[in-house]
Amino acid sequence: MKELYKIIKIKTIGNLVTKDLSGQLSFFESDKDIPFNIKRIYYITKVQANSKRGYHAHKKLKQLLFCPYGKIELYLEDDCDSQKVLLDDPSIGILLDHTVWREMRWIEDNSVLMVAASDYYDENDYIRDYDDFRKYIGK
Ligand code: T46
Repeated sequence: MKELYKIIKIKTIGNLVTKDLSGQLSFFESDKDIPFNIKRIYYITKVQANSKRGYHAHKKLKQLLFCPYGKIELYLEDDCDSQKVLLDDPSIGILLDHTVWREMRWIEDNSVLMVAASDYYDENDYIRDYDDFRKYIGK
């Protein structure tokens, strides 16, 4: 059975020189650390807590969602399963690689949602109506 989402551990290293509280650095590379070639990066900022976005699925697009700052809850649903996932760790990415309905809820003000995507923006790849999504996945 396919998984609703996959967790990708993003390589994260502390400051090796100073070994103090001067932060950490996270990185991933196309095709090596994530299973697609990145064609687009986008990020969502300046969102107030309790705001919701998303409410759509993609037909073909693969994406890695991660939260470098703050706390964001995802609601994910496919033909087999539905789950809530908390994004609150910059070293964790959520890979969505098939048709998954997604809703995002900001838990903390100004949390940042970043996304690496397998393709250029194409509105035709979106399914923005929930009933159309259910028909598309045969639910
Ligand atoms: C997704 C979730 C996690 C563009 O013109 N180019 C782009 O690359 C993107 C991503 C969006 N747009 C336009 C389309 C809309 O007119 O920006 C506007 C806002 O997009 P949308 O309402 O789809 O934003 P979200 O936050 O609901 O969804 C976004 C992504 O669109 C979507 O692919 O999976 O984040």
